[in-house]
Amino acid sequence: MLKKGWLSRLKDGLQKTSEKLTQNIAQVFTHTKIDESTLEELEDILIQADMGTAAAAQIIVKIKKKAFEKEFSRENVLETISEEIEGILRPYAYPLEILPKKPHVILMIGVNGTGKTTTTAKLAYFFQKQGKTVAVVAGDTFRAAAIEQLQVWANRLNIPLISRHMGADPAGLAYDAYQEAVKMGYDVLLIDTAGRLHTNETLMFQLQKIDRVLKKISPEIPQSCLLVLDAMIGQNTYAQVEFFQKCLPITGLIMTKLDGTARGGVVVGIAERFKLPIHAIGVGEDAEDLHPFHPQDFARALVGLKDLNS
Ligand SMILES: Nc1nc2c(ncn2[C@@H]2O[C@H](COP(=O)(O)OP(=O)(O)O)[C@@H](O)[C@H]2O)c(=O)[nH]1
Ligand SMILES: [Mg+2]
Repeated sequence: MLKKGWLSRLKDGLQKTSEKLTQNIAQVFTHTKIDESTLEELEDILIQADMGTAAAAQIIVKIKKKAFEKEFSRENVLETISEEIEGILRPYAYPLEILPKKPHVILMIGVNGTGKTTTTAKLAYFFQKQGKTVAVVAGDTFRAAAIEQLQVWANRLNIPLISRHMGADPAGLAYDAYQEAVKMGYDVLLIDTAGRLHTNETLMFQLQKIDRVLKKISPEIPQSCLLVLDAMIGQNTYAQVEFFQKCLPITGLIMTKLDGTARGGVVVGIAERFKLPIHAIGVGEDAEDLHPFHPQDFARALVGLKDLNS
């Protein structure tokens, strides 16, 4: 089944994270009794797994409570950790909703290499499968290769690409693309952007200009502004969220490259710290490798527990 395919890919991908985590936990839990020093060591393990200090502390409080109720096994500890992680993630796991007013504009932002262009294509495919009409905009005019990359995806998915020459003003392009989308009646307009310019200031200025130009058409546009984060880079994702939050109001996150990372725990820390919706996760390089974020599947895969449905 389709679900099994992506879930096993997620589990395989998170194996590096879960193996490290379970091995470290096994070393700490040599007895069934839990004392203060065991809890401290466990907290360190969770922090080392990129979950952040607040999320780690929250998980420890729960384990401490449970530990006094009954004797604890390692399996119990893992179950408790996964339940607690699921609880942290659940309020932020919701799908990306497309509003009825056409076109729903989605501005894709993020650092170079995180997977913006690929995720733009994946989202286009996702909406296309729902029977929606989609167009993509090659807003990364900074590099010719970026325009070509999106063109290849547009050809593959058989969807229109709206583009200009390299070096063109992406705000002007976004404006024209919007008019085109209205004329053609597209349901969704996905705007890819550059992740690197000469300086952070020029990048910030460019993104704000795109946003401003769209808001001039109507203040609710873009309806979505999605930040794409690469889970592989771990802790540095925190600084990226902070930087882009200073640029624009982010409406949601997409975490990529969860098919092969030892830093999967960062998703927990990001959710806890920024309290932004996590709409989907990337588990591969193909168009179909984008999946809605399921907190329970994710939490269990992260600590190496069996999928409850298998
Ligand atoms: N394994 C894996 N690779 C990904 C994923 N998302 C993107 N990539 C790869 O990451 C690289 C950079 O992606 P790209 O979309 O060009 O990033 P951009 O610079 O942010 O536009 C490409 O080789 C993609 O195929 C993912 O979820 N998993
Ligand atoms: Mg790109």
